Amino acid sequence: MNEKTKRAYEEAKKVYAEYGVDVEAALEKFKTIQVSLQCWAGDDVKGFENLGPVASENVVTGGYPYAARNGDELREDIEEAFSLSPLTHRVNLHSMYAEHGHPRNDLTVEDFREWIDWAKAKGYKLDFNTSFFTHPMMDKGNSVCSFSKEVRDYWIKAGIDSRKISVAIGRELGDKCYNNFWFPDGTKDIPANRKYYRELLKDALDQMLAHKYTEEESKYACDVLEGKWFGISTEAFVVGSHDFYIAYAAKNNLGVTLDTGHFRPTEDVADKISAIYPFVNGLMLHVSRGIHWDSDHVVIEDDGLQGMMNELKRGDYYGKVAIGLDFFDASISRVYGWVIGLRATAKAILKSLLEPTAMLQKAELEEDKSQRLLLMEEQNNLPFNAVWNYLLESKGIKSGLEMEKELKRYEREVQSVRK
Ligand code: RNT
Ligand code: ZN
Repeated sequence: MNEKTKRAYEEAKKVYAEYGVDVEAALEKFKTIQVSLQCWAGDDVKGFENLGPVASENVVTGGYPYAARNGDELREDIEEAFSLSPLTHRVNLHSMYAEHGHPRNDLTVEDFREWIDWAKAKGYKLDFNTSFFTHPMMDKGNSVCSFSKEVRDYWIKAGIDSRKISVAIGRELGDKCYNNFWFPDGTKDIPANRKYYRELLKDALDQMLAHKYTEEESKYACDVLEGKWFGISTEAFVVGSHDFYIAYAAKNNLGVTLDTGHFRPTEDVADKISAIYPFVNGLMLHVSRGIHWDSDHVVIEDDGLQGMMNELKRGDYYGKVAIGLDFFDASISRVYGWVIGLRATAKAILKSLLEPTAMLQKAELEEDKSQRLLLMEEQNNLPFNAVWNYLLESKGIKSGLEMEKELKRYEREVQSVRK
């Protein structure tokens, strides 16, 4: 370790101690927090099924080369990204990344064997999603809310199987696998019968989620429902709205996913955690960055991200609320995107752990709102970088221009020469 880094870290510890923050304890806590990387950013949410030309229900723009074309390439790219992040990593899978050529509604845990064995070998945990999109069985953008029973049944079967797959993955890796449900279903223009669509969705969920997990199964899987405000081609109406899922999850003892890009741009998603968490069975985040809309830009250090992580710290939600990332941008290197998003998330988590939360909350309880605001401002000038640099150096992780060099090397020596 560089002497300067070590010295700056020792000085920083003293400064934080004055604010009642134990830096070493924060670094210990940091190790326990897991972040699930969205595998789907590595190939623009295409999957490995060779379905021919099918419409995509996830808008990914840009023509950057080197998208991963198979499991080995995708896993290699993920490992490269992880090598530049100090987080404890999970990988979030979609069913379109099955590797044995079976149809999407006829998958078992064995279709994900390569992923599971790799995760075991590397010490990662996995999360799962059924891809209810980008497939010939989609009916004009609809899956479980299609007016065709054949289409609905196709996807309901996929949803039922996803829970068996998740439990099996969780069991093998000895950890809870979050099984996310997101359906693009909705209408471009104003529906004449919202109620009917919602009945279709309720009926589909009732069937998919009919099996109640045993106590043992619920250690290894948690079903979470991801709502959305609007999408491209569902501007007027999304069947699976947040209200629908929060109500459905609360009533049926299920979990909810909050994607930070899926709300009105002025809504504060951090505010929703304490409002929802006590009443549902599991909460997952899809940390994203919307510009004007659900644009899924790469996550960077901004107020939204920091506010979310501060909320997780302040409410003691770390380890209780699952953190997943969800962004994709094909106009830049996908590996750079992952690294930028992972490191931004890591910084926001670490900064939240170094927040003088006890002081802030004491000031609040004593109704000293002046002090509360002053301390919130002041903490922005605490020596965070000294702790961040120490964390990276102690793990041998490159930063700055060295990191950039490594990513360029990877692109040149690995990605660009793939046959
Ligand atoms: C789409 C949702 C969903 C997807 C992934 C691919 O709006 O955010 O989570 O991004 O399932
Ligand atoms: Zn999402």
